[in-house]
Amino acid sequence: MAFSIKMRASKGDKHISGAETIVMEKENIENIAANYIKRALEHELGAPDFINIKIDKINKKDIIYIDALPIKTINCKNKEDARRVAKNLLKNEGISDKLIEKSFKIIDDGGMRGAPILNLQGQRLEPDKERGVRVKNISTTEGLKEEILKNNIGTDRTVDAIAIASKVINLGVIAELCTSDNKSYTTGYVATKDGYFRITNLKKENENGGRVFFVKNDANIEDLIYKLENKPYIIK
Ligand code: PML
Repeated sequence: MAFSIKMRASKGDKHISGAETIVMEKENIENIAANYIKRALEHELGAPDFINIKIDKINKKDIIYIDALPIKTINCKNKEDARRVAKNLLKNEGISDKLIEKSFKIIDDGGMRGAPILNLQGQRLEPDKERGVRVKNISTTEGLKEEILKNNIGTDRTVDAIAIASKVINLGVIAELCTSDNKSYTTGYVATKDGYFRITNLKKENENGGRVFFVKNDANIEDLIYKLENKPYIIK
């Protein structure tokens, strides 16, 4: 048996912090849960009035192991430059200018707990438009985490985000656009089948953040959402 450990913290109806992992040993649960509580209590978005820790048993044989998308950082001098880079990466995947503008607006408006799913015609496909879809049941290996942090390939935020991006692209999402809801964190990314492209200055400090998933017009949306939320993935 393995275990999925998830944390989410909020204040009123505002999301403050969230994290999750999958562990193979029961003995590790306590430590990780304690770390998550600390992380929630010390978050820069403020003190939460609600912290939820959820621990689920999962079957080891249900876990899918995949390689992380290759990570590349593109340094941009300002937001305009960064948005141009993001736009080009998205256009390469067949996403129209109009749809790209719409997705920038969604991430800049912020305030969603999950991500909207847009098809190439610009239709929003997720059933709950307020909440969006949250990618869950994901974890990175310690090896991947170390490789990213020790070699300065990215930050703690990269470690969390590479798990999401690698899973969604593996499940057939064409591209993901993301900026952080962390006010001071201005590096965002575009993920495609070609990689995880970190883009500095994709938003300005104190601006909102969010993520958007793009899918083909004929995507099987129920199946995709079910797997995004429930299928356990370990990213190595
Ligand atoms: C990066 O790799 O530095 C970008 C990470 C964005 C993380 C978004 C978030 O805060 O969840």
